[in-house]
Amino acid sequence: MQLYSFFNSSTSYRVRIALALKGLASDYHRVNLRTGEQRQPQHRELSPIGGVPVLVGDDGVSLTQSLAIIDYLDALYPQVPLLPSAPLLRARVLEAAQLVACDIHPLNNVRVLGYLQRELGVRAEDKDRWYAHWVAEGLAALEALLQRHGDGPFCFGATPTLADCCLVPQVANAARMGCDLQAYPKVMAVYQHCQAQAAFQQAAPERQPDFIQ
Ligand SMILES: N[C@@H](CCC(=O)N[C@@H](CS)C(=O)NCC(=O)O)C(=O)O
Repeated sequence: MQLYSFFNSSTSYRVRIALALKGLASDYHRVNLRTGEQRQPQHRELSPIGGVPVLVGDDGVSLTQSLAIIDYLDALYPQVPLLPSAPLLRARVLEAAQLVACDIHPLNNVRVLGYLQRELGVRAEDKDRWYAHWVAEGLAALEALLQRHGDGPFCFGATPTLADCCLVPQVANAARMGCDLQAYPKVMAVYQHCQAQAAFQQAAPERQPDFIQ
């Protein structure tokens, strides 16, 4: 398999975690989000919206959207399931995963922050406030979900799920951006637990071949 990724892309990080948890190898192709490689016509052939991750299978099948990729991997390699089969638990996992993937990440994506600054003339400090605001709202909601329905040490029990694949990169991103994370004890307990697992460590930004300080 070929994974198109960038070391500190949180959506690529989700897929890297899923691959590592399932023990699946992939060739790493860097798409440099800092230089805008994702917007080049060649990359848009793989990802029309211009983003990472993209997974290309050995059969040439190409997929975008981290949640769709992980769902596909789960169907192909169900030995380490990341989406539970029990209907309510599966819905809880998707609920938490989509809170991160649909309600937090898109507001703070590279192209959104770039548009705020370049097109709307938002000052750098206000762009940072925007980022911190949506992370705080989103993580507060994730904390509430986990307080109500979570059952550690992972988000939902003793084994990792898609929810953990989404939580860890989002928290890592927020920490990198200097957000105060003390208000989310359950989220942080899950994060710390995941960080101690080999598969999560293998998927971390600093372990990727394109890592830049
Ligand atoms: N919903 C997509 C989002 C993919 C995405 O936008 N990834 C970011 C990196 S975390 C990206 O490539 N951004 C490039 C840009 O906004 O220009 C997914 O979950 O895969």
